[in-house]
Amino acid sequence: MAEYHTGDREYFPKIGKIPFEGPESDNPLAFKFYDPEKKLGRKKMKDHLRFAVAYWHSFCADGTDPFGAATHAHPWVAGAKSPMEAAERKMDAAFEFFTKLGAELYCFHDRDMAPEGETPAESEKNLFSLVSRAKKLQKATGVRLLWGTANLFTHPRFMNGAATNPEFGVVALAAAQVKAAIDATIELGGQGYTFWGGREGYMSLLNTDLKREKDHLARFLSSARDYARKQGFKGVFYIEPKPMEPTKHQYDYDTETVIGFLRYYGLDKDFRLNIEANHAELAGHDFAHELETAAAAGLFGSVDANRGDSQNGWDTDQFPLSYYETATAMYAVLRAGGFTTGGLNFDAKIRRNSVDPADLFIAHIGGMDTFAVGLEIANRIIADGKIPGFVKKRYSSFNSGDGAKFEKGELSFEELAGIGGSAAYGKTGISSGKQEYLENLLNQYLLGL
Ligand code: XUL
Ligand code: CO
Repeated sequence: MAEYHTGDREYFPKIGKIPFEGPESDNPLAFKFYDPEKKLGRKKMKDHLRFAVAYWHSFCADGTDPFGAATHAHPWVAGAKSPMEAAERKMDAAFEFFTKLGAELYCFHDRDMAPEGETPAESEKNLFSLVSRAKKLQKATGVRLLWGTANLFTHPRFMNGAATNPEFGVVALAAAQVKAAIDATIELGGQGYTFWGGREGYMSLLNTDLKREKDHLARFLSSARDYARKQGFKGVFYIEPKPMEPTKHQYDYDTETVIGFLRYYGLDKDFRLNIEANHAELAGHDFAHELETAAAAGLFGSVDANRGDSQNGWDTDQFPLSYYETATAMYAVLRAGGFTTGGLNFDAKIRRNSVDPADLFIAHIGGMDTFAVGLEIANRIIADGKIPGFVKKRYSSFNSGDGAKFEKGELSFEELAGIGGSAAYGKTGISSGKQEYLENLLNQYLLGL
């Protein structure tokens, strides 16, 4: 991976390539645990984790919150003569950042990359001008596109939704935008295309035809899929669940809801889940629960890596910090076969008062180290075999005899009930789930003992 910057236009001049220095290092600009070339099993750490940087948080977000103005003075905006020049400089800064950090993948929304024009055609022209710059930068650096997406939530026209808008004209405008974003993703060799239904939900049932909106969403997704396939897109489509925010209720509420939706509308061959840790928390689930649920349905795809704050009921999009959370997440990911087309996209932003240019690096370094530790622990849990072995044994009565017949559907309900009728009351079913033992074991793995 070639480091990118052009000397006179270096946006992070005081920061060089981030090295791995190990756990003893006190250099905030070095990895302590993420050693990209280290092998775990047959794969290098970097290929297990497939880190991606989110264009929107890292290069577009300026620290604005509902109570205050921007706090992040991006050097790529200052002095730019036009929004297009600012977008070009932002892209140069992004590739400088990716290569110095050593992240080999990135994700973007159309509007992160290029400003919206006065007409759909002008927006598309802006986007494609930046796409050709990105293509050159990808070639020069070896950085690749994990997934692309369209921003169907910022512009006021989407106040009532995009694909689920009650006005047909908005649905059609959303299609124009998604078509261009799919074309851009294909042009950049994107491995996936994501739909996060930002405003695909409702604020009040009193003004909403819920069935019609869900039908429209499915129709929109299947025709977008057909278009992309016709254009030769071979990648994966992702749905990213989130229960609410900005809407009161989002149709893609959580993983289980999305699985039901995809199967009901026959979309489960092309679509998989992009699971975000903070969204899981908002839906009242563990991150690992969402991953296991997707994996159980054979629909696990990719991850938006971040965290929430357990005292807050909103999407704080902070960088991952908890070894417990990354270990249990990576345990689910490894058992699902690991990442193939997916990866760990840092859908996370530095805080409003993190105003040093180094803070963006430090935040990503922390997130990458936290996932590297999670990966090591998950690997240890699997290699040691006690936890997976316990689970396997717990279900062993289904491995042979009547239990195996039941699993294969070879027992009628009467036969099953007949077996139950002769079971020993008081003895059957009384066996320990050993939860505390397993939790204590996990804590030992977390300490590396
Ligand atoms: C919003 C969110 C989005 C998606 C991409 O909560 O997670 O940034 O990841 O549209
Ligand atoms: Co996300």
